[in-house]
Amino acid sequence: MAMEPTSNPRPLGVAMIGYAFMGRAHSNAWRKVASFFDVPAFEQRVLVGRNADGVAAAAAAFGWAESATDWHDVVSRDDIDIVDICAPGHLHTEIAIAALEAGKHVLVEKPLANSLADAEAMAAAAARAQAKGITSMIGFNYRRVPALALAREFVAAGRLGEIRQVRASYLQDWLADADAPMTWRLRHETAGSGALGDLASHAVDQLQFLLEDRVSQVSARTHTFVPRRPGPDGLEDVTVDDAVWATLSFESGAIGSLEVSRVATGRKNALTIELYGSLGALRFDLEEINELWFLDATEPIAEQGFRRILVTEPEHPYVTAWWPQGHVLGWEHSFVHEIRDLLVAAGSGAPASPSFEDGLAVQRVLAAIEASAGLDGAGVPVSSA
Ligand code: SOE
Repeated sequence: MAMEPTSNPRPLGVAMIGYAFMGRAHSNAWRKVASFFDVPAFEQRVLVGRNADGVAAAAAAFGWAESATDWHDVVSRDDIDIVDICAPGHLHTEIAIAALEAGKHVLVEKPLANSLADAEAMAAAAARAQAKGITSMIGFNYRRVPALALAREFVAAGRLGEIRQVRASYLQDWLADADAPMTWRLRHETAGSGALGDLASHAVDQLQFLLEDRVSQVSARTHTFVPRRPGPDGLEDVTVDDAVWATLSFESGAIGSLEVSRVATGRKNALTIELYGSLGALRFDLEEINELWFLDATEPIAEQGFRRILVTEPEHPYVTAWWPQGHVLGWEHSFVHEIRDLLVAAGSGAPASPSFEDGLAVQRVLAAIEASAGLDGAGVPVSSA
């Protein structure tokens, strides 16, 4: 029988692995994206989680057609084209490589992996898959906050001149209470690291993204302030860091400081970026997500000062899909933008950004930070490709 022309290819089938915090943020994005952006047709086919009742309830709540408890069965299904991995870090490598080798497009949450070796294996699998038109993306969602996407445009346009000194911090306090219980994020075997992989991954990616640069050397230290926490069987050792400090040298010659913590009392979700250049400067704070502060050092000195750009104009990245100027966006919109860009790439088989290679570039810096911290803060060269 003659094959029917595929004038209307079937909708892309989506599977998601995991339904906790990131699973909820991604599910919200899958439910909203087609209402605000022109994207290839897709269907939320199956949500995967270990607890049958829990994942079934989450599937019903977040618009997934069905639920399952074993990802192995799902990633090779013929009706699945995209696998969105929102599972804990120790599962990223096995699931992503299996999905890529089964010919599925993959989105994986950050950090790419719990180790440099695993990250290298994932990037290699992604490169092999891309050669067949299978795309992959790592979920550094803050690249798609309009204010940070605008910041990159300013830097790329040379508005800051030569970038000399940069600062990035990511401070939270959800672990400031010593009685906050153990979770998978506090165990090395499931999370790989603490604030390092969880928060420094975002901050390092932001600096490498905004500067279009790579960190070449680090000097760092890590610390765990609360070494034991209440677990299911009594007090349990915390085997990851609470906070990280690092000095970063960039290939361009820029030098930066990095500070991340999950015990910074009073700071709730404060990713802050500061870029200081020969012609200007930029400042951003995630707790004021719609604002970018810019100083133009080419203006007469008597008129110079940081001015607040409210990044809600139709001319700003992504904003035109939403509301009129001044009707601010939130943290969750960055995930809708991320899923929109993944769908557009998957629909055409084009590479997606940030790629697993970008995720590996961050993992190299994290590994160097760990090595430096292990050497009591001595500088450690970041491995090259
Ligand atoms: C917890 O620190 C967390 O959920 C991170 O894992 C996310 O990447 C960050 O966006 C918000 O905080």
